[in-house]
Amino acid sequence: MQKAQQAIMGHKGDKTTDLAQDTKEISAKDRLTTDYGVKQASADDWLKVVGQDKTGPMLLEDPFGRERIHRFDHERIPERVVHARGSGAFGKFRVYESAEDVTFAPVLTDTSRETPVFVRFSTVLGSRGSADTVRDVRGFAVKFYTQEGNWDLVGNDIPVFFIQDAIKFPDVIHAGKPEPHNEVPQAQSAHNNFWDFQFNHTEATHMFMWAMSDRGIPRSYRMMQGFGVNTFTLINAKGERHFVKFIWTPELGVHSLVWDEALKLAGEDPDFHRKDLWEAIENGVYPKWKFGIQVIPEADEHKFDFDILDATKVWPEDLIPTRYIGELELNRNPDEFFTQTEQIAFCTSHVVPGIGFSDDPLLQGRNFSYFDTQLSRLGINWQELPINRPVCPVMNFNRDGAMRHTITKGTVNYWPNRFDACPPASHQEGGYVEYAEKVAGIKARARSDKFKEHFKQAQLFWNSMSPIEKNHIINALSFELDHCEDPVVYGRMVQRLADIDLGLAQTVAEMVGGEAPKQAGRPNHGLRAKALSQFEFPPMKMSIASRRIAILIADGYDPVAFSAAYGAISAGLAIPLVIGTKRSKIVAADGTTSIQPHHHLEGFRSVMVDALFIPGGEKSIATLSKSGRAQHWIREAFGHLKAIGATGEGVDFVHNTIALPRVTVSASGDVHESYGVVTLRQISPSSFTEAVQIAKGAKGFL
Ligand code: HDD
Repeated sequence: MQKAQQAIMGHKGDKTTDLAQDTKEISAKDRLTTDYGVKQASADDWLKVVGQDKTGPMLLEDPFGRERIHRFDHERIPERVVHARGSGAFGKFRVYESAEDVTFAPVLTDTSRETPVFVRFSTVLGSRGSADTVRDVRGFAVKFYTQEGNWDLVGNDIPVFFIQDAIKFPDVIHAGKPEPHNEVPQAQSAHNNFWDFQFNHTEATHMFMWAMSDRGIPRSYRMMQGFGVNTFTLINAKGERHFVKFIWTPELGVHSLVWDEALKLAGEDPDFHRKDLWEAIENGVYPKWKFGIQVIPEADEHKFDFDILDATKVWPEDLIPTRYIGELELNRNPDEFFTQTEQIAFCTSHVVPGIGFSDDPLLQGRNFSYFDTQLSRLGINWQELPINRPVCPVMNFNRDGAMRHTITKGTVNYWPNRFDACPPASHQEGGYVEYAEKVAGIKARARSDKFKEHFKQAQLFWNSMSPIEKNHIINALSFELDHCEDPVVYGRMVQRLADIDLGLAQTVAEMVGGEAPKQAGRPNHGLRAKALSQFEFPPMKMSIASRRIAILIADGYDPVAFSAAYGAISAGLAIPLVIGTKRSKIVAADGTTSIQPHHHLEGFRSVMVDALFIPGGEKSIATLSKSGRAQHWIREAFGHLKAIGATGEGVDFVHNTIALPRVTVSASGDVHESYGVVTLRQISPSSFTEAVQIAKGAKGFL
């Protein structure tokens, strides 16, 4: 097959092979050329007219010099208007249970099939260079390269949205983005305009409660759920239609940072989530999600007290349970960020036969918006870019446009034509046939009555939180409204909270200085629902794999305890990070063993790790005990609910630094001072790794 033809056809089912034809790798054997392929003899000096001292004016004549500057001047493309900051990876998707009762789409019915995917995670409000750990919604966009064409499932880590109708999208985003007069603040919802909009726009109430919960500060992209949010449809071989919501649930469980950690990480390591994803994949600890569907038969559309086409509502699991039928694994990092993670472009309108849309007015607007935005970001031929092109044949009479590079042979570029070239495909041949939905009505800017109820599910969410999660929401709202200087904004917002829960409103009002509401805006119905609290999504199996664990040492550390812990951490596929008082060589108590730490105490902070281990060693502990920073490491890690382990002299150091009484002394001599802290006089690394599992399993709820 010709190379150009190959580019059109792709390689059935294999995106990596498909991309390989456009991938090159630079090696020492290669020689530098211009973009027009001519080798260059110098890359260091512009062509000049020089005198004896080798200085002189530069010549515009130099095509190589000009090409380098021109190329550089045009390196940037417009960043995404939302979700600009993101990270992605390649992987595979498979269904282990066929959904053929509700769809004929092979990607959801063929259990022998592995579909290649690219997934891009993102924050929403920040610019491309903003920090990963800000409080925000996270994007979870999946491109399935199916054999029937690309299917883009463009979701978030929160199952509902701020608005019901797409026409309001510019408003909700303008209000959240930096304010127009001074472009402040970056990547934050904690400002007047965001909260002004939330008050003025009651349908956002449910979503802002999710954003203020721990879901707004995930520990890792690998530990978030994903939701398609909108209501799509599935059509089966009998032609029956079901409404559907799509859900991703992570194998590692749903975990969050604590707010203080998130704030500090934004400064210490703005790339925290990006690196976390990259590191896990590089280390072979591939992130995995279960894929679920919630389905409602077409006939039941109106059986609920909420409208199932309203994207500000969840479909409570008690009413419509999630049926898990597939799994997603991410197993390859991109080769180049720009051409893959930046240039990937999604369209909610891109679905494959067997999957369709509903009349969800948010989805309908999205179906227009995404294609449009790709035109301004990447140009009309964006679907030819290697990362975007399907792995199945693309054959049509779309032609030309800026940057067209597919070369199509033939004398006709229209249908019908005298050669019968490239006719449309029948349904039997896999042609997409729209579901014959009966539509009748009058033209109106209107909304169904059920869409007008905005508080019941916000109350349901609040009621379903554990006490710790409620506390976190109160703290988050108190932080955000504290950053609103306008008393009108925070004063009105605390009144709005009384529409959810009077106690919540009064507590926040006291913190932020608004007038405390005397009575509830409406009674709290007191109902709770399943699957809203993070507590309900613990890890599917306990593991320390991919967790970062620091070992704190100074000269004179105990080499036996050190190597036992190091070995146990590595054996559990976690990442041991040795943190010394300095990064130059640290010598053990035996005077011969030594190690060069990965980092020193000042260069790297406790927020960067999941757990902490302090081996004994008289001299090492004496040095660490005198170091304010070492003490800070332990106190901060403890405050952030991290597992802490210590042996030998390290036991008293940890005990004195945290200043908590010991509670339990087990028969084996283990001393558990507090949940997540394991200290013992004699080394037994297994009890520490257990503690890491336990503490991290509960993280985000404490
Ligand atoms: Fe959107 C990007 C998710 C509503 C218009 N959106 C974008 C991305 C995600 C979402 C994950 C980043 C994709 C990527 O990684 O490239 N958006 C959502 C969800 C929504 C939602 C879950 C509610 C259900 N979006 C929404 C509406 C509109 C848009 C109502 C407009 C009417 N979204 C866009 C956009 C973006 C986008 C402006 C910016 C970059 C892009 O599309 O490719 O068109």
